[in-house]
Amino acid sequence: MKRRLGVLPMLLVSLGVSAPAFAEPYVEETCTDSLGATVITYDCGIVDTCYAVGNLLTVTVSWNADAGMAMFDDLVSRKPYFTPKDKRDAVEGEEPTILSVVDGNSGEVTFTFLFTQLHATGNGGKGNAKFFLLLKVDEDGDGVLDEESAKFGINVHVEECESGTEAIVTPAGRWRQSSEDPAVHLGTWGTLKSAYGDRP
Ligand SMILES: [Ca+2]
Repeated sequence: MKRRLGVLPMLLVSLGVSAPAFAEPYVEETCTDSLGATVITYDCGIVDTCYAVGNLLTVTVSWNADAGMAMFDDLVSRKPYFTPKDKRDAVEGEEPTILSVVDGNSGEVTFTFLFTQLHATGNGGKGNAKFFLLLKVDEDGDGVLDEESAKFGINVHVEECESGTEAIVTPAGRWRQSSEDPAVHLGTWGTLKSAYGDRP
């Protein structure tokens, strides 16, 4: 499913119908993760298809407790923070800065970060940044938030604009094959699978 972030419609309105070839980050994929008595649905895949190296990205990640309880704890980088880690052409960038948090069972965190180098491809630079959304949840279902936070993996994928064309709102196939099949989803997201059950 695709659900654009709130900032995009506002920008398009202010710019009129002839929007230039640029794109804001949008939510490409949501994930649902069960932790005992608590079930969390959250934005796990963010895409920007017209990114310029060095520009500050502003990303909003939302979550909702379909069951149980949730409370924001932190948003941190997740190793290997930037990928791919090609030795000659590694993706590099800077740590995230949290701008605002709407806390609660249904909430969102807005943060900024930037890429200082993208992996060169024959079709422009591409890169990924990985984060953990840390939420306090009630896994044992006693109605009280548990002491340790649960980790929820977030991927942000960017691609440089294709010159002279409108931004193509399509994610790179290598990091995502299907958002519909949970089995494929876990397999293609690789390290996210092991992250689901982890505790700090
Ligand atoms: Ca509890």
